[in-house]
Amino acid sequence: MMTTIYILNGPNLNLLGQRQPEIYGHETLADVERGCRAMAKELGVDVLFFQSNHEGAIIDTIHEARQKAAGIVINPGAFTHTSVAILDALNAFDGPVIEVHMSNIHKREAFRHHSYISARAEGVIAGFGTDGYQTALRHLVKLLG
Ligand code: CA2
Repeated sequence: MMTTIYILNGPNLNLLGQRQPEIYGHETLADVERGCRAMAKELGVDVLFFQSNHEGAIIDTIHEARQKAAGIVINPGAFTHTSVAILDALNAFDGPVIEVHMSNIHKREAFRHHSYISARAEGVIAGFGTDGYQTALRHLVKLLG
């Protein structure tokens, strides 16, 4: 059976490409998904691509990943800076996790400098725009190799 990677996206990322292009660029989340699917094909893995504005829905999907995914790429959006609950859910997942941020959160407001998720992540990619997703996917598959 093919290895499945879950690529999870947090609140407001459905608006990607529609506002604040100076921070997040012009690509939409559908463009990001297309790029990840092309990369997944190259790497010989399956991806489940998911976005929600609801913390509980993200947690439920991480629980689902316990049975269905070998690894997780996650951009938790603003939940990065607030959610012990998402950290706890990721701690209940056995495989590798990579955290992605399009912007360099360390160059921005002080409240974005801390991530609850980084304590669980094998690696964190920040500041490389939407390219970060494909880099994360490639590295995750390498870790699984
Ligand atoms: O840089 C990132 O990827 C972030 O995870 C994006 C989050 C932000 O809260 C984090 O601090 C850093 C915000 C996602 C909101 O995305 C939008 C995109 C376009 C228009 C409006 C919001």
